[in-house]
Amino acid sequence: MESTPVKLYVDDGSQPSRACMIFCEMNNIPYEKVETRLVKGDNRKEEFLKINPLGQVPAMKHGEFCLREGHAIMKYLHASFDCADHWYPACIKKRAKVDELLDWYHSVLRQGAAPVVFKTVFSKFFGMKFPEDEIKMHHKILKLSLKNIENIFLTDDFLAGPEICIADLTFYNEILQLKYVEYDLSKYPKLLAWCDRMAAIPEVQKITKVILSFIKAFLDKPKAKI
Ligand SMILES: N[C@@H](CCC(=O)N[C@@H](CS)C(=O)NCC(=O)O)C(=O)O
Repeated sequence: MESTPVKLYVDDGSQPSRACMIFCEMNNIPYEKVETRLVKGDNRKEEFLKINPLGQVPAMKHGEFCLREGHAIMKYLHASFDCADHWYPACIKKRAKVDELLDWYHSVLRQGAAPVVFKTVFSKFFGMKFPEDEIKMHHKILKLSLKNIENIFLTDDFLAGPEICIADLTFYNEILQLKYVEYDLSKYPKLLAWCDRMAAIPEVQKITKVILSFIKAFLDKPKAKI
């Protein structure tokens, strides 16, 4: 079994960064958290660009091997360390169902949730303004995404069955950040129950603590500096 510690370049405010850290915590993977603060421009520094020339987190360094993309990082860690099968099953059909979720996350869920938060909350701090029509379109995608998670995906305790898989981590962290806009999820009872199951996991609590207290402070005092 692999024992070389992994360096994870992450920002607590980044959804896929949190997913990777939770994955390591839940699988006892030894990792060093390399704080890469986006607001401070750490992701544009020469040192970081050697790890990920795209200038994005999460990124990983394991020995001399560098990797970016949260899902790719978790799949790599799953294959390299002693992780339970349910995270990313060896059975071709079960694995394909997880891959189906991972693809959908990028092409649909993230296209709604991430810009809704960025274009309505963060944009103000960067002096940016986006057209109302554009924001409406992202809201439409988000609403459809949540409806599909509720009515199509959640047929069991977790997204791919009775046990947690890597998709649960990225989906959960994407939905978590909707707290910035106090998004009303009450129309989605299955999704809310799944969120509660995710939030009850001690490793999820440990990693989301920073962002949850930041969001709370932000909502209490909306002019808080991002
Ligand atoms: N597709 C990547 C997304 C990476 C990404 O968008 N990272 C954001 C933070 S969540 C970032 O680093 N943004 C800074 C930038 O693009 O300059 C993944 O899933 O890991």
